[in-house]
Amino acid sequence: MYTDQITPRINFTQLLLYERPKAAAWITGNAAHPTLSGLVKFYQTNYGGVLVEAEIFGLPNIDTQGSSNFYAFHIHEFGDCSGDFQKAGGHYNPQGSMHPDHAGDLPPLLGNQGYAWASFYDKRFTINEIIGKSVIIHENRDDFTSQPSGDPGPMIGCGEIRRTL
Ligand SMILES: [Cu+2]
Ligand SMILES: [Zn+2]
Repeated sequence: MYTDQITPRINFTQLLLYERPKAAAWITGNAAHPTLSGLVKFYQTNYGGVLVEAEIFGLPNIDTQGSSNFYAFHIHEFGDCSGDFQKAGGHYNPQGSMHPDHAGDLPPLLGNQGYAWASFYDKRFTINEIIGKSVIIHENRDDFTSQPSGDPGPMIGCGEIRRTL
């Protein structure tokens, strides 16, 4: 029977509804995108991987009625979101892989007239290893081909990944 099918989604749903994330990153925009904001949460699961949930406001297509655009979304190696975010460094890549096989390469955000919501399961990193790194949003889509980072344009949003209390 349908209701007997136990798959991870039921656990993931409960994590999102009732549990506290183990880590989170508050996203703020750069000088050119001052109203970009959002929160990215990281939950430990019983399956070895991490459940990520992101809710983002004020993406660049906010003023285009009916628009829906992809925005590159990555974990970068340093948690320094000062200035133009250049100090965030490159993609988190402990294995020395090619893009888009970096541990920090995330599914792109789909911005619907400025708003994005996404949740996904990710086994490329542990929560402990990403504390003190950053979540970065780019101005353009990730082409999942160009090296070293998918040619996604400038970094427009940044948040340091912090352990939650
Ligand atoms: Cu990036
Ligand atoms: Zn990458």
